[in-house]
Amino acid sequence: MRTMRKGIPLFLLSLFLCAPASAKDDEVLIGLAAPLTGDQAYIGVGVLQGAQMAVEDANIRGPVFGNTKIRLVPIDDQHNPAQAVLAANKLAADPDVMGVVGHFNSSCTKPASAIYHESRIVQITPASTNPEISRQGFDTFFRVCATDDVQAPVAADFVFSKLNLKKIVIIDDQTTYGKGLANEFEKKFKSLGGAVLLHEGIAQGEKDFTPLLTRVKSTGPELIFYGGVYPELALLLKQSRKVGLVAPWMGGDGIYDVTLIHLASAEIAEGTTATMLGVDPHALPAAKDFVTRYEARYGPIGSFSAYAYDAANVLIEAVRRAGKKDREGVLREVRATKDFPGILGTVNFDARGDAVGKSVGIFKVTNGKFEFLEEVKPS
Ligand code: ABU
Repeated sequence: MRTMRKGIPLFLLSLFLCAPASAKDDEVLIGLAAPLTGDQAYIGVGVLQGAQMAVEDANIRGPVFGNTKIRLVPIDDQHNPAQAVLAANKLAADPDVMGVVGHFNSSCTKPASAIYHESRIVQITPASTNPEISRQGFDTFFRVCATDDVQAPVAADFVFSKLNLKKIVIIDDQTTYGKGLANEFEKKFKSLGGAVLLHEGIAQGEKDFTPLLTRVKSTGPELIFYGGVYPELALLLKQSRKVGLVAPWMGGDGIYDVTLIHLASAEIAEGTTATMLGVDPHALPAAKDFVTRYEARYGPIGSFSAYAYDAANVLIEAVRRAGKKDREGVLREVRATKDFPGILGTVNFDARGDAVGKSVGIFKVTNGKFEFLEEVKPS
């Protein structure tokens, strides 16, 4: 990962701050739901920009059927489950919406998935990794990312076996994602013989963690695992320094964002480790064209921009094969997806809609950047 990307283009801002307009006769709409404002906007706008590029590429190739083009309808869920439900209802009420790329946060994707299911709208999330979402039995749900019951055991094994650290503390943000990831990590770490000295929850938006960190320090951990997203971790890292807590930190894909390093400072973030759902797209030949074009236009690629590009392309291809504005038809075609050539690898879904065959990458902040350490392909 490189430095901060350029600002949000004005045309995109105007798109997601306005209510979705109904489609013209020659348009099919695809919703894009993510945190586009607030403290997770950086990662959310990266998702938006990835999906927008997929739509633009498709429209350059030509109509999806007849003279029909695709239009993306971005909608801001502010990483708030109640807003996500409002967003889902808004998209569901528009008969021209044939599918949704989103949401980003598992805590938003989960409640929204019930609305999409009821409305027969295909939902493909590029980033929501909580395994429970696909266990609800909604045939409209799909994801192009690995799940936390795959990601967390890789992280636990890395800490226990590779770093040889046996006594840790766990903190999570009590969200669907953060708590789920932390619990999966704890289960695996204990099964390996590791000791969890303390497992505490914080709340998103909280600002003063010093009492908790003072307590964490008193337990003498060798590492702290954080289940959550980067804004709170940046504060935890800075305040750890203040209370003299020197143990290294690790987290999952929710902390793998250049913003963590900017918020915490390169010096304080140094040594922080993260798992991510695969290798860096910069290292993938199939992603080179997308990454080059994205970075020329927006600046450094967001952690989930390429996932959004793949998710949107799967959806667009399904619309093309369905050949008309027909939610059930689009759903049938997404379910029939086989060996789709994504830029991050071949996309296949299992019966639950989960991505098949995803690996986990391990990255460490080194000299102000997330540097790739290794890729693990879970068996
Ligand atoms: N998977 C990273 C953060 C998004 C989420 O699952 O909540």
